[in-house]
Amino acid sequence: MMILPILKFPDERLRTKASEVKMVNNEIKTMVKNMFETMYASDGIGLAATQIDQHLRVMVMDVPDSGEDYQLLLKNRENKHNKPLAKKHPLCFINPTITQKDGKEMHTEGCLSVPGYYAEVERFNHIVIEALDQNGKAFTLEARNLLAVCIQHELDHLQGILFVDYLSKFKQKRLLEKVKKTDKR
Ligand code: QAP
Ligand code: CO
Repeated sequence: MMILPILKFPDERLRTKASEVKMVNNEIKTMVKNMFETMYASDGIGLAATQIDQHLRVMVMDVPDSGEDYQLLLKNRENKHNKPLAKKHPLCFINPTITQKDGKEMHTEGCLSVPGYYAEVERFNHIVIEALDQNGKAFTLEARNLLAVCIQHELDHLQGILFVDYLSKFKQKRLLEKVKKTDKR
């Protein structure tokens, strides 16, 4: 396993639009493992492949204590499981698409590509997402609260969008100046 370097704002490579994964092969599985390791090593709750300069539709997440905020929607009711008491909730999304969204709310976000910066962004509070897991198996997940926010944040990365893009031009300018100053040191 490997901890990979994370691209930092305003790196232009963060603006790349990711491509669909054609097949969940060993190369993709290794990338997913490395993304989890990189995310945990950086104390993150979500990471998109774009952030490690791999432009494929893959994102990983682990929102602590989010057990009550999601449900795997399966056809077979017996398989409908949820582990609300587990602290760790590693989730991998390959070729994700949102199929339902509702209830807009403001949430504070951060980003491993914009370290030390936090801001309020409007997101849907409830979403349904379809994707493939790290084994290439299709699943549907219903998510709320921070988990739903994190999914939308990571989906944006795959389109080359950063949470700071939603802020006022003034705040964006101030952030750029701050980042340029710290980069020089
Ligand atoms: C996206 O972000 C997210 O500034 C994931 O110094 C975050 O994991 C979506 C991090 C919040 C919704 C709400 C940020 C770690 C981690 C930092 C992250 C930092 C260290 C950010
Ligand atoms: Co981010």
